[in-house]
Amino acid sequence: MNRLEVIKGDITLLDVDAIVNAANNSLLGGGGVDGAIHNAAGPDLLAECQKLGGCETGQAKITKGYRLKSKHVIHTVGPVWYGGSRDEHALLASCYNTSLSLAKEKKIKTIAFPGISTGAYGFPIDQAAIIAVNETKKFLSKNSYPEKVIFVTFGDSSYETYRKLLEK
Ligand code: AR6
Repeated sequence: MNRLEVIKGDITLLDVDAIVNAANNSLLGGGGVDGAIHNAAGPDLLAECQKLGGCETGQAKITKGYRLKSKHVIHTVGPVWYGGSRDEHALLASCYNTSLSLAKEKKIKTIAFPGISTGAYGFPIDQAAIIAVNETKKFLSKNSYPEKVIFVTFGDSSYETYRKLLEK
């Protein structure tokens, strides 16, 4: 089975075990994919997030998916892009690693990622895609969970970037 896939579309519609949210340190919602996930999941998601005490940049926390088809949401906080000198690359790599580790711990079979940090947080999409794919390939080579990872691109030019990286 091919364990890596890229698709175009709205991550909130996917029927998977977990979708990953590009959250902020408060975990209390926001714009972009975060807003879309909270809208689709309903108010119970916010209520669970309020109990989590926030999340550090580069880390991840898991909740249920409520009204989403996805059973879980893994909330990770990507770095704000300041030009690359503030540890942004390592922090973004850590987002993928900690999210995948949580998925492994929960025996999650299918997980979908948006482009963490590539919207409001300004991380250059091509560099972010390389980190996403490299970290995920490394993780999957050592672990049997998650079985499948889907990268979801949304109204930007990153679909082809991911496709080329996945061909390698
Ligand atoms: N499905 C898939 N991808 C999406 C969707 C969607 N429905 N909506 C947006 N994207 P962003 P960040 C893509 O800004 O850069 C929030 O306010 C989007 O095209 O959502 O990590 C949080 O609360 C982009 O490629 O997240 C934080 O404050 C990617 O998702 C802050 O934004 C990420 O864009 C986090 O910024």
